[in-house]
Amino acid sequence: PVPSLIALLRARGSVLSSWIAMPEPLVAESAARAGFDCVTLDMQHGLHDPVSIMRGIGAVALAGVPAIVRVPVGDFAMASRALDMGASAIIAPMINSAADAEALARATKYPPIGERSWGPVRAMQIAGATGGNAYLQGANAETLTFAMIETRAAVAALDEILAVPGIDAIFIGPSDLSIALSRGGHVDPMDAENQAVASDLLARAHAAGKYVGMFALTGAQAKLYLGLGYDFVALGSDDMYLQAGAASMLAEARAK
Ligand code: 3PY
Ligand code: MG
Repeated sequence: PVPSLIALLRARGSVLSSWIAMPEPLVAESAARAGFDCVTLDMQHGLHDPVSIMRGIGAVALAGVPAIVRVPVGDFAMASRALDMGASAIIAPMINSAADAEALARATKYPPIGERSWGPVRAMQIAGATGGNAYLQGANAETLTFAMIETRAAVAALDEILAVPGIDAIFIGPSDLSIALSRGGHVDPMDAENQAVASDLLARAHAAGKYVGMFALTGAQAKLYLGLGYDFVALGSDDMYLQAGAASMLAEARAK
């Protein structure tokens, strides 16, 4: 069995996740083997489809770490399918109201919290569950549901979103949030107003007993966020790892 994300959060206090857009299982496995605590497969802006998610989760499991899936906007059916395939957590973008959060929780949690439909064949194997009832008893608590907060509406509705049963965590999208706060003026995750709003979201979600995730574009940003108390920090993306690794090796090779 592969540890769940919530087990890692309990054991380590915080985790660093890789972020993978390329729909090739070997890329996800390689990122996991590079030392990330977990790997997120992105279907919103990344190129993943249901089949590459199924293969990617398997490849990440082979490396012994949990996989998380970011689904496309409003695709709660995919959230359910990703959990069935063995995702340890779901990140749902653009959750802007209690109604959005309720729809997300309905798809990701079994009764009495939601209406997740039964069919966790692969998930049971990855979790090492001894049978259907064992999986059913643990699933609502062992798989995490992240609501992305990245619009003005979401910031305004934060308390109602946090109050929805089954929403275990929020994940701040700092780029979209900065575009929203500046009313389309810029995309700048490190903008002072953006960071101030994010810190307020962090404090309020923690006060409500929820985990908080954040996206970091650089290692230095990730270090800053871990220091500020974010629980789940996603760092860079596969394309960035490739570009940065290649640039650094080329610079070495061409150094005078
Ligand atoms: C954002 O910054 O808007 C994100 O969605 C990060 O993944
Ligand atoms: Mg976003």
